[in-house]
Amino acid sequence: MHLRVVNPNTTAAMTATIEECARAVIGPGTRLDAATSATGPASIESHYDEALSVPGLLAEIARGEREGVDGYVIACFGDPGLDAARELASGPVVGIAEGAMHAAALVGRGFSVVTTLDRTKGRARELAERYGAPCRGVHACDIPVLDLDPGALDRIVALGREALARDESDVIVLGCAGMADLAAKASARLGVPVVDGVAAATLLVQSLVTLGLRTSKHSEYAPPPAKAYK
Ligand code: 5HY
Repeated sequence: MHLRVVNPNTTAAMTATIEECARAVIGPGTRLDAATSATGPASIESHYDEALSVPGLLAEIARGEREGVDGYVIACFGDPGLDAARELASGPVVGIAEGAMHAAALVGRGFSVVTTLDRTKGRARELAERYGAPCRGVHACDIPVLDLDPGALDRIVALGREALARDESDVIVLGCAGMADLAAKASARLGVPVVDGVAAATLLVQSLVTLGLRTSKHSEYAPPPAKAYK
């Protein structure tokens, strides 16, 4: 099978981290590549950024359809353009928030999200509600997406420890694709499962393709009605 992980922001360095984390978990029979949106914001930290990231994301889904890609990951924690992407894709499309939250629900009673900026917390709560996921709290480390680096680990771990206590949760979900490479170290220091949505969503898509489950075209996710676009 051929999977594509799409970074909807335009920062290639983030895509490289995302690709590395996805490649680390795929099976031997899976071909994976990563794409960076050619248009839109360098990082997605607001509703405005998210809106401007969707055209570039959808262009990568459309390209994947022309190239016979079997499934997609939307590698941004706001899961931007997820429903529109499912209308274009024949195979499964999973967002990293969706993948992380479902994985977290399978290994604990309730999870806390540790994300970047305070203003993105509402989106995380909204997604947890949509996905019916047992999210007990969302906490922001106040580190901008493009400032995330290995040095952010201490802040993320400290916030995770505080979240586990305040929320009475037992799993941590990392709320940014840029944190993907920090999950294992954070888990070792916190002593609880720490879920990276890039890996979780990638394996979920691989599993769906293995099960022969493609996006249903029966109704809502049917291809968009033909019309002129200016
Ligand atoms: C992400 N923004 O995963 C989100 C994280 C966030 O550019 N990639 C981004 O803060 O919503």
